[in-house]
Amino acid sequence: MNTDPTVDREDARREFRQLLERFPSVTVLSHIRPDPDAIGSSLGVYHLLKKLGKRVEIANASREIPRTLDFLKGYEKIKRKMDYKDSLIVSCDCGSLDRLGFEGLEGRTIVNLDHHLSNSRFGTLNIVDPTAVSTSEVAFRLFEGWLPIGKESAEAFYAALISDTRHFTTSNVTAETFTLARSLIEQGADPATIAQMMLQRRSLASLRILGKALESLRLYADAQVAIMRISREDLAATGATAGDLDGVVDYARSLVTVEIAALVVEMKSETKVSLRSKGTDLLPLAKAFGGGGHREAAGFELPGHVSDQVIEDLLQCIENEGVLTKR
Ligand SMILES: [Mn+2]
Repeated sequence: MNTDPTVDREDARREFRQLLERFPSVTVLSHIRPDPDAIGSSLGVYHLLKKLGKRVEIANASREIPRTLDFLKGYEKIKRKMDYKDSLIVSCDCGSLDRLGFEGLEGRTIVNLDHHLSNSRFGTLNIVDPTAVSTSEVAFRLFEGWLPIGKESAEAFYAALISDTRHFTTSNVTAETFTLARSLIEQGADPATIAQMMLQRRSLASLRILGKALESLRLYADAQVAIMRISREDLAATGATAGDLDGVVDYARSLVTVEIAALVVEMKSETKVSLRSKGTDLLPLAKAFGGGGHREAAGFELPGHVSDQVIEDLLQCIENEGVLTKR
């Protein structure tokens, strides 16, 4: 890896601009079950490409887009399907091609903007910086000094930034992160308004499902591992959907003794597992089950409703990997 990130950044920007010249239209995509970084970074990129005079569409394959972001300009433009056939694809915050959730992407020209350590480099051009705290940081640095960022993109990038850093509390936050935040605020992002929009508009279902999750919490491995589970019945009883589960796993990690927290959710036809740690590298665990993510925030999905089995396997895997023995 080049030790001077600005050199790589210049190369990446030149290649990106060359691709933009070859394609009159652009399709901006993000990963399925999008979080605010996926949506915020893709909306910010969408506005900037529009400024360049491109024909741009923005799509996400999931039915549910985080409602907390409905205040962002362009939110209503996000479609569930791709209409452009020969466009340049810009993928935001997505670690692998299949997680874009659309058919027919093989063979398309793709610019891969991401910060996941586990990113499979599936793009024609890969702008992947695992030291970036959010994909919105990767996107900001791509456009910074080239185009004025503008209020609409600054707000989207800021929303993505505070979500992925859990309001500047994750271990990858540095002085640079605050410089980035400062730039976004100077471009028109208002921290109080954005925090209010994202934090003070919860659904009742999200609090009810949090209650169910907390009730289900069990401790293992000398209380260093906390596992919560949510069943199909819990989801039905509370009316909670995927977006209502955002942040639930963080409550389990917040326990004083806990080093690894997991939330196991039985979705429609699959079991989804979210993992969080206080420094333990979760990637070997997530990868053992076919998933990925970041060091302290990772996850995976398995087909069917397999909560009991997956909890047993996960505990076994934690033991086999020896990840807790360092303490
Ligand atoms: Mn992200």
